[in-house]
Amino acid sequence: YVPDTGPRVRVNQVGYLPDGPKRATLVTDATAPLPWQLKNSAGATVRSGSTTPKGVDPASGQNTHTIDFTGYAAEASNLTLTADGETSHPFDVTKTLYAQLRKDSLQFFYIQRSGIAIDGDLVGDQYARPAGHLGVAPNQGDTDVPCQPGVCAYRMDARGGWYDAGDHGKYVVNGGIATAQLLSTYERTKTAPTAGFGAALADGTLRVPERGNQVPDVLDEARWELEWLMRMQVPAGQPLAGMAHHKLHDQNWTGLPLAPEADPQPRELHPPSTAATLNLAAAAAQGARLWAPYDPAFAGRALTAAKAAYAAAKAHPAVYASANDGNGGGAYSDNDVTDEFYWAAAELFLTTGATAYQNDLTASPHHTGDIFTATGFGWGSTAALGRLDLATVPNALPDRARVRESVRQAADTYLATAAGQAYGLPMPGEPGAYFWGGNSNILNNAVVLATAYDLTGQAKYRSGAVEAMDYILGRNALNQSYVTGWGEHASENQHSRIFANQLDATLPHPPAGSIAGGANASLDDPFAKQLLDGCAPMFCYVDDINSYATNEVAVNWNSALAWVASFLADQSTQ
Ligand code: 9MR
Repeated sequence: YVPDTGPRVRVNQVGYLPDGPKRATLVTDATAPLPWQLKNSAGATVRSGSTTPKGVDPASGQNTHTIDFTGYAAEASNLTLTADGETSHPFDVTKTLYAQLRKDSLQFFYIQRSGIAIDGDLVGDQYARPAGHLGVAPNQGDTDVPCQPGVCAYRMDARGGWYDAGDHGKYVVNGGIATAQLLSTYERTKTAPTAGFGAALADGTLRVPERGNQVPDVLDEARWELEWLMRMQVPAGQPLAGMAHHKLHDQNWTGLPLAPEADPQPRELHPPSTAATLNLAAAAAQGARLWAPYDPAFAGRALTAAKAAYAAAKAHPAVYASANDGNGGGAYSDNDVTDEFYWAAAELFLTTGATAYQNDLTASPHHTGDIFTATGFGWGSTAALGRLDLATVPNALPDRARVRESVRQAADTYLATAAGQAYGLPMPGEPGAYFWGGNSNILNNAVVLATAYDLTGQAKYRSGAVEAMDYILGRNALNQSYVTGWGEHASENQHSRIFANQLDATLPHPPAGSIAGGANASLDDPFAKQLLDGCAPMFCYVDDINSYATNEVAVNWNSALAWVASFLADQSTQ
């Protein structure tokens, strides 16, 4: 199988910021520098130069050169780059490049909502659908859900939340990080010099049913999941009270396509876990401080839930979800919850200032450890979420200067990695760095770079974040934009029971702003395995609905995209 990768000049197919870095990658056999031309929409050369040979790239196996046209700063649309007889996909240079991507990536969450009808007047008729999983036949959930046999004797109302990905499951651990990243997208507006005081995230900026309620819409969206996370908490008086059930999903896997409201499978609560409990604690604690000015009663309820969850986790510190519990839904197992403990203690400390949480977080090995790993944070490694917030959210931590410095140091490491990459992304080139959902890890490394920029104002960190997005939007070996609706050649057949246009033309593609999981050298699904066996890491991706391990949508991946898109949108309004 040889994918059609289009022109050998690889660009961010959406474009570049006037005052940002502008780099492209040429795939060529040539070893000596080659001339390049930047052309305007009329075909006239507006800039030229010569390429810098970069050698053979381990991630793609390609011989590449770098084209650097950073010096071109004028706004223009439909520019192209030509080199070695090849002309790139067209792109723009504009200040407003990322404003709509911020909206699109955040809008994804409303369309993923469970337990509420999706309103076509808000998001287009192709995405309108009845409420899913409200106990209306053939649905068998989620208003009165039993546990798996032997797990508990009670039933719970666990309606609402977001479907996590292309399945109809709802999982606390990826829901927790996704909620936190939406909350942090908002919270950044309080501390980041470039965030424009949050006007771009204010009430009325998203197409959600809560618009007009005087609350920033991104907080409304985060609350939708937060309310569900709280419903997953084991009721008082029951064994493990205060813990959170790890997940809720169908008894057996269903086929594609399948509308949420048409899912006939029995739904089941799976056992509580310490990891889920700490995700609830962290996300609810953060939500409490951000919601306090808007709805003190809700904020109080969230903080109570967070404290109870944290106490329950301390009382049951090693209740792990089973790696084998993967029928009908993903396992999301994680046998190291020290990072979740650190994250939860950090959020509770930031919200309450209480010494007990401060003591716990400073005693954690993650407080001083090197937690910004090469392959980035994600649902199973969450310490960075705590450290980033301790660095940015005002607090009285005695070693706060060191905490902030640790973010800058991590960003320097990511910049060094990116400098070695043919495609400029902050991710190492070896196969082990290309794994399931890895696009979100690349973006999460961009979150660290962007935060270093917010903390220091040093342009190199901002540039690093921009170049990570260049990779996501097409500057890569496959010449593939991984975000639906964004770029000339963009993913549109992501694995989803709802957005299954590839299987049924009456169904929509994923909405604009949906990110695919990305290249995964482990080829963890049969379709990718038979098609792509032997692929160089960056080629281990296919835009086909059958490849759930390279091409699914997921809330915890879109939340990383939304954070970075929002950061970049703020840069482009400078
Ligand atoms: O995002 C998850 C990834 O990190 C894991 O490697 C993978 C296998 O356990 O599961 C991914 O999550 C999937 C979940 O298990 C089921 N719903 C879809 C999720 C995204 O593919």
